[in-house]
Amino acid sequence: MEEREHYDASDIQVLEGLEAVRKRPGMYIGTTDVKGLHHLVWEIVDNSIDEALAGYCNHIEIIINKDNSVTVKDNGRGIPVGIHAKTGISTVETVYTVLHAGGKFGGGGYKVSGGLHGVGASVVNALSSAVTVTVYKEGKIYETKFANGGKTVQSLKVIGDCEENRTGTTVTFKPDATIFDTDIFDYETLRVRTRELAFLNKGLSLTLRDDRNGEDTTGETFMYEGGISEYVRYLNKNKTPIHDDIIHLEGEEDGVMFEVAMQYNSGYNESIYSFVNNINTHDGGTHEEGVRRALTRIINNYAKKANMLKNNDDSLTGDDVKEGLTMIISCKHPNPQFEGQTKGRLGNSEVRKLADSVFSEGFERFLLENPEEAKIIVDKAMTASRARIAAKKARELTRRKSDLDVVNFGGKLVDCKEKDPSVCEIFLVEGDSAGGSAIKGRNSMTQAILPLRGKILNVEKARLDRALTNEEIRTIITAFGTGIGQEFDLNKLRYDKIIIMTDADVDGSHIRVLLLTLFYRFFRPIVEAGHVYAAQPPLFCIKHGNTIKYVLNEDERDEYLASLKDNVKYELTRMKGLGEMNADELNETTMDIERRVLRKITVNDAIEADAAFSKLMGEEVEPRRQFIEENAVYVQNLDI
Ligand code: 1YM
Repeated sequence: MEEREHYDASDIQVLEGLEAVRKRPGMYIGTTDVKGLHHLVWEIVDNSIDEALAGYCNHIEIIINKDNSVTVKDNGRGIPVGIHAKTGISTVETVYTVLHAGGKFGGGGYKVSGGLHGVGASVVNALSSAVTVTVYKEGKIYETKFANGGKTVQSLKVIGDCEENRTGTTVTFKPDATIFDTDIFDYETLRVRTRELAFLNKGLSLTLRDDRNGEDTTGETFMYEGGISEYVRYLNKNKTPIHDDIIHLEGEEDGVMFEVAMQYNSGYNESIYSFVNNINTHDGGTHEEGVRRALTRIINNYAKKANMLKNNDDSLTGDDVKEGLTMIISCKHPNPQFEGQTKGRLGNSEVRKLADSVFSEGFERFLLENPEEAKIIVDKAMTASRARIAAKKARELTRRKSDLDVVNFGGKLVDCKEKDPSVCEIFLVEGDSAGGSAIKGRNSMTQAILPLRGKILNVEKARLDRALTNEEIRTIITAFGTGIGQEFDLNKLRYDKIIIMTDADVDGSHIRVLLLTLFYRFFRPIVEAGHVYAAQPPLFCIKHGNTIKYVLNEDERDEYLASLKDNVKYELTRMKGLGEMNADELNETTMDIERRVLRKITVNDAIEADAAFSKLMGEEVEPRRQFIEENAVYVQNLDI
């Protein structure tokens, strides 16, 4: 029911604007899948973060309500309630109903968070079935309500009094179920990002609460006085740091804030993550380039001055100095230019200089003031350098001379006949006997089989040079055809699908985790491009009449049995392991393109995947034991 009686031209424009969002939601929030759904939350939270960055808010609360709506609360100034000069309606209502309203409103404060200031609010409104905005300001409580994709059902009005000094904004929205594939929020997804926002905005406290199973929970509060230093400490939690202090450097120029925190660990991987305005810049950019350049230069300069590098040709490379480095780079920029296909790279060239100078001055001072740590860091890079040279030699061994070599690959790889990678698949099969059945049961045109006999080396604990001495790993690298390290080339991948085929038991999941670790650490683009799959051998077979039905788990079994007409006679058998299936069974249940079920392995969040692998595969045994105990199901169904 409309409370307002008069409609004019500007109302119609408003509705047309929001209608455009509903027609093409992808243009505004990317997708309408579960990712897009969560995006709505961050659009609203961004406005609170902006308010925090402007210095007016220090607490944000996110609540998943019983009805799957979400409430976001902050203790900022409250969205302005006065009548907006251009629209003739309250500023709150304007912000929530006029597309692209944000930047043009309010004072020109310091606005750096994710979206354009306030812009997301109208998009969220357009894609919601109900929205309520409450503003606490000047001793009064104001409220406005919208429904059915942003139509005003209650203009802003005072609904009560509050304490004179209480200020803030509370927004509750319920996503429109006709637009999104799903309307169920995932606590873990919200938790990971909420914690990340707390790491990236030091001193800001964020509370996340799930009221779907009762309302008396207190939720979890994240607040880090140390900011990104604590992020580094968290990421290194399951690794072994080689120096105590986390190096934290920051600087500002012309309204651009730049900050970096780092600590080396005894491992061999780099975990460098960069952000601009709290958004992960997956493809780096000028802020990252500035730091990487300075890091290599400063370590080389120090090593030379300290006479640690014997001859001048031994200089350390960028790869050498980032081995075992965990680093978070955060830049807050009032006018960021995002580049690249996925807009994941910062383009502003002035940031390169700022990052370089802040980092090099601070890091050089750290090395000079902490000679013990400096020696540990330089030694680590020098060891990496020696290993790099050794690895280069070992790598030559994995380079295939000609296609003929494939056929006779130590007799292990049984390749497919087809040479066009877009239709080819490779099955990595646990054990010789399953391997044998797979070879017999495959489609030899397009399906290659690589039986895995030996143990897969845990690459979380081994450097590239040692990994390359492992026969299984060498075979895999050669079979893939992409090369490794600096020579890696995704275009040379010889198979469209890499399918891990292991038993559904503890050993099987261990091998799967080892393989995923190998892929994630050494062939990450293959994982990111979605080429890696896990085969899903069925757990049960149900026979009735002439029908044979395979099902993947208990739930599917029960569902299928319930769907059978009463008194139908059926025979239920639990499937044997891969090794006990004959070629026909294996083909029918697990390999045949028409009938099999594959699970695609995706990387939703590189930082979380990194942490998960350190935990699962790192040097400390206890966290692994604990993790596997607590997440037995998760390990079996590992989606990175
Ligand atoms: C739970 C969502 O939207 N908080 C919020 C938004 C604004 C302000 C404060 C604000 C901004 C300004 C002045 C200013 C917004 N204001 C606008 C606009 N939380 C949430 N808190 N006073 C208050 O930027 O000058 C857009 S968002 F445009 F009206 F100023």
